[in-house]
Amino acid sequence: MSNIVSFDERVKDFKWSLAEQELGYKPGDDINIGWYCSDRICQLGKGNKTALIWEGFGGKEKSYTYDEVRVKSNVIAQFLTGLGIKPGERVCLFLDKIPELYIGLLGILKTGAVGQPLFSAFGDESLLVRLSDAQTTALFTQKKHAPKVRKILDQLPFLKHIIIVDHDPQKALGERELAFAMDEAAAVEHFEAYPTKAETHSLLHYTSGTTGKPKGVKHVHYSLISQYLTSKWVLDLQDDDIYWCTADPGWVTGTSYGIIGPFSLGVTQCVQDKGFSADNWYSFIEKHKITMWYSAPTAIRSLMKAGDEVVKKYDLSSLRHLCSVGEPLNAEAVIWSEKVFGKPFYDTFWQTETGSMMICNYPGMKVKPGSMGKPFPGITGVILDPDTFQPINEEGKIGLIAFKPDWPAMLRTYWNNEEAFKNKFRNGWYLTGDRSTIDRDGYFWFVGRDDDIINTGGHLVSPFEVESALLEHPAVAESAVVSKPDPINMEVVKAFITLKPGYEASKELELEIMNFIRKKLSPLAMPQDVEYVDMLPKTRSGKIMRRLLHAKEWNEEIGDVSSLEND
Ligand code: 6R9
Repeated sequence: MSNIVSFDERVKDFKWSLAEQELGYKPGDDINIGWYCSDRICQLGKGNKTALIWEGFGGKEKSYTYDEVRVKSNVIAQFLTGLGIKPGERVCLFLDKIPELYIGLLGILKTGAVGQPLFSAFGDESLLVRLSDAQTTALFTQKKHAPKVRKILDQLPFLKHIIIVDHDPQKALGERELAFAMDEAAAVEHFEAYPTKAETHSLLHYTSGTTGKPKGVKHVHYSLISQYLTSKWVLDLQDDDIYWCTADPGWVTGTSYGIIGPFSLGVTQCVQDKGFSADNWYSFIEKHKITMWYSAPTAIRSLMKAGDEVVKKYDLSSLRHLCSVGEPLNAEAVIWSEKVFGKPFYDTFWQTETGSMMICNYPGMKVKPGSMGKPFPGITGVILDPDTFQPINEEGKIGLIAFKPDWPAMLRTYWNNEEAFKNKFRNGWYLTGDRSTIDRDGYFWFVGRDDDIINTGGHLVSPFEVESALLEHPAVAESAVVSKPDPINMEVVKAFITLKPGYEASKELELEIMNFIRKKLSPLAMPQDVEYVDMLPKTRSGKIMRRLLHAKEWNEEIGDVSSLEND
């Protein structure tokens, strides 16, 4: 049965209670995402249905039915409870895209604890900042990532348990470490999921801020309502779909739509934990007969670059519906996808903070290539005048994208940072930090971010974090980080630095500095270009004027420079 109904039909009389009814939830009931994504699906008679098909490096493959996901998430829940993990404590998943990550999250949620997924590519500094802020008490990882945790262990007094999911019994375990093998543990048939309520804290996702440390975005179990319905209507997930979300759960897309959405609908999903190549991806689609594919513009642009010929080598006729998120999806990419896959990519716009899709194109709606689409039913989305914060009703005028904060998956606050949370609101509107125009049909057209954050390949990088890390390098006196254009990642990180006395500018030093950041933060935060300068442009009050450096990189007008000190 198709989920397709026209957009206008859906907007009429829309109520979130529609999703509540479908999920059998009434206000005041317990609502535990871990239970909804496994036990409930089994209760609906889909226990033998495949929930997860996983493919790793070297051709390794595993698959789990919904009943196995239920039992194994029980195993994890019982194991954590046995360790003394209490509801509300933060448990981090610092794992590659392996089954333990997907099933582990459900296990954590079943105990009432809070899941904190972090990219396994993070270096020790990125990890330290996020684990200290969250005061995480337990962490799942793999032996290959454990050294990064060991390096910062002294600074993490709250972290009691480091759970290695692939420990080699021949080797000794380090301090606070223990071995746990999900697939070898004895089955746990019954685990009473903790009676979490709508407002119980479920997930803590870290996102980069403009200044200061990354911010922990607090989500609650009620987010399920939005994630379920948007998965059904926008991803158009249906019972016989084979779904592939290419995102890593270290990023909100990989949890909202790589775990919660598909599992709450009882859909079969595939996960590939391999490096990217057009052949890898197309052969994965062909082999598993993927029908629904949720990806990101950088990946789509990389596929475009690989060319049309490689597409023809594979039978991709199983594909029924394609969606994209994370960055502006160029009109060319939409047109190209129509040409080679016979269907357009449907763009979706949302944020870590919004927890679920906000502005989107969905089946039954006319796709305008280059536009993000319209607000999802139940979402009041507007653009605001940047001075008055009043909604703009003029076609083509640029304003700040803002939402009425009343949808289920809305962040509840920033962890330990109520002030930053309050700062996101004006006149009762939640400000996204993005700018857009709206056309006469109500479609949103993305213009850009309203802050300095760099969106490289769909990942948000804070210039401030990179600048702080750069200063820890012995040769760097001062630094300023901006974005520069890139054909695939849209933008990449560029660092301007001044050197300390005694250091000479050289190519070797540039590579050393790049590598320093890659290891400390992550490969994405690594500057792709380091430019040595004698001095950085600063305001009279001493603030680095990133705006000038940015304008130079993007060949834009420099604008007002009256506050420039060293002109
Ligand atoms: C889900 C996710 C959010 C920021 C957002 C915006 C950018 C996301 C977009 C898009 C243009 C789209 N963004 N989707 N820009 N078109 N369809 O991406 O969360 O990592 O928090 O990033 O990404 O700038 O504010 P997050």
